[in-house]
Amino acid sequence: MLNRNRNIANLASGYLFPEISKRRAAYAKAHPDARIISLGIGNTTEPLTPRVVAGLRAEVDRLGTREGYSGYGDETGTTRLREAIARVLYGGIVASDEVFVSDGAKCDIGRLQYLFGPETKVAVQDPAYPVYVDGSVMVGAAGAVPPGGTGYAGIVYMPCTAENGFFPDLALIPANSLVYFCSPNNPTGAVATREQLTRLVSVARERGSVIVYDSAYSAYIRDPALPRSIFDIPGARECAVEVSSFSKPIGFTGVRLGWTVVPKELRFADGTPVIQDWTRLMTTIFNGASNIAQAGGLASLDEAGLAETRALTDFYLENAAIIREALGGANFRAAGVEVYGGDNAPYIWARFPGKKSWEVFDSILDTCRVVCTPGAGFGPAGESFIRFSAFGHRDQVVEACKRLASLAL
Ligand code: PL4
Repeated sequence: MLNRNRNIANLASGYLFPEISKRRAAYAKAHPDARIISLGIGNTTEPLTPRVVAGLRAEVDRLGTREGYSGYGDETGTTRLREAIARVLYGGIVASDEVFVSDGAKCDIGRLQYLFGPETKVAVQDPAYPVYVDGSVMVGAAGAVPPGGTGYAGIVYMPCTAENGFFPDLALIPANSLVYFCSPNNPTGAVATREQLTRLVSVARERGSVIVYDSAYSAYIRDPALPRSIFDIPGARECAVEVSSFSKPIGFTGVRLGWTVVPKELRFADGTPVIQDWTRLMTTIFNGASNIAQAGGLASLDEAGLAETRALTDFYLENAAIIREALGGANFRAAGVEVYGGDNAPYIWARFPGKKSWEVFDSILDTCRVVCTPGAGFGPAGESFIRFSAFGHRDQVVEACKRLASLAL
């Protein structure tokens, strides 16, 4: 018999989102008539937009002809899509051959961990999207949770709290480490300012660390002063990679399409360009994003596609405003609930003083038939918080908010 992979055995609990689905299913089984509404997993709900559908259709039609059919493509993406991402989304500050198209940001985060290997120290914002920590555990870079502990021994957790404006103390960043940083942030909804990112880049460079910058929600930024990419910051090309996604801008959560930018200046300690190893890794263990998905992604980057993206993300931001308003209701105010995020991000982060996240989760499910996400699932600093996702049909969001008004706290 084979021994169990020790790194996977080190995982302290099940992955957060299937755990929530399990609890929802158990509740639905016990209450078959309950009309449960999800403000939990950040899963898009609105249909694909016309320009994107036209792009997808045209590619399907092309593939259905002898002349137009193509099989495997370039593992790093079509030239047209790579060029469009570099030009439209980055305004030319990155080159098209630094853009690696993929099947999504989550998959790239996993592959980046493989790239940097188990010897690399890891620092994360706390709370954080669970893939950064769980993926690090799986490659052996995080060790185990010590008995009675709340975090993995090998991970540096950088608390992001209301007191520090959800921006961590950068003194915590270890030398020669991989630093996961997400902005707009999941789950807090906070967006780092130019000044904060300038400090982050400066510290990473001083300490020889590499930032893995997750900009999956950048299309939700409305304040023009807030940076959409780490590469807006001078010096970032020497210390950062950026992962991003078509999931949340254009509803490709199921279609699957993302990308990673690896600048040519970024090097390992021995001088090897990181882009060289990333190319080697991607061309070896990844076989390219779907040609159909890439055609849809490309369509979203022309004038009509960008206007549709704007309208779609505006819709979800309006949901966020509705949820924020509900959380400002008398019952929440009386309980001292604090509400953050939701203005440049599709997540609202609410603190329930003196309560445990999973207790609040159960209570909201029991009383309101609404599923949310317990903050503790994102890291120790998420305890007492609940994340509300703004992805949902409008009538469902309005109904969920009506029910939340009856929550006894
Ligand atoms: C549920 C910061 C959602 N099963 O779709 P991708 O792979 O291009 O992007 C995933 C992703 C990347 N980076 C950040 C994210 O928040 C997400 C998606 N997160 C959430 O509710 O937190 C979906 C989660 C999904 C999962 O495990 O990712």
